[in-house]
Amino acid sequence: MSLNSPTERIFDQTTELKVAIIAARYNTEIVDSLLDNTVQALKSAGLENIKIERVPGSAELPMAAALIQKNCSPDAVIVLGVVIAGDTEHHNVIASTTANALTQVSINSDTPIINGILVTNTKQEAQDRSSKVINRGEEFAHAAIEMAQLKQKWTQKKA
Ligand code: RBF
Repeated sequence: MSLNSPTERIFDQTTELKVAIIAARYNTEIVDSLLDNTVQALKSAGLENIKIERVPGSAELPMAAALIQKNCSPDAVIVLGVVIAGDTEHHNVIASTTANALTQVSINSDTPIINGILVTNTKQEAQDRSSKVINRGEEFAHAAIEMAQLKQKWTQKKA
């Protein structure tokens, strides 16, 4: 995983945005740290309407994202999970099928779905990316706002 981050952005007109966050319970401690950082960054950017839902593991994130998109019409959805290699190849299956399904939901529904699933070789790597020093949560939050505003810009009715 790259340690580079996008350049910092300042957002305005964010108070009307509605963002749903869906977080897996697998590797709870690390996911919770991402969740805290994501919520904090959304609130710091001025968002008030934030819905949070939990699912068992990362594999359940696409279905929950599709369901919430259909029934709650958020401006963006952020999914959070941590997939650690461990001793099994199963993590590759979870990471790639989940990423593909999330992209499908996003494109089919015209809704930004931010893939905030950390895929790492070790627990330590995942902890390093969700710590106080580097926390990807803020990056996921900013991506959600930027894409929600991009959607608003390109779907506004022309006078
Ligand atoms: N879910 C995660 O979010 N992260 C993982 O690292 C992870 N590893 C798994 C490894 C195995 C062998 C299995 C069977 C499941 C794993 N899951 C993991 C759970 C998965 O996302 C899902 O919740 C379950 O497979 C039930 O559909």
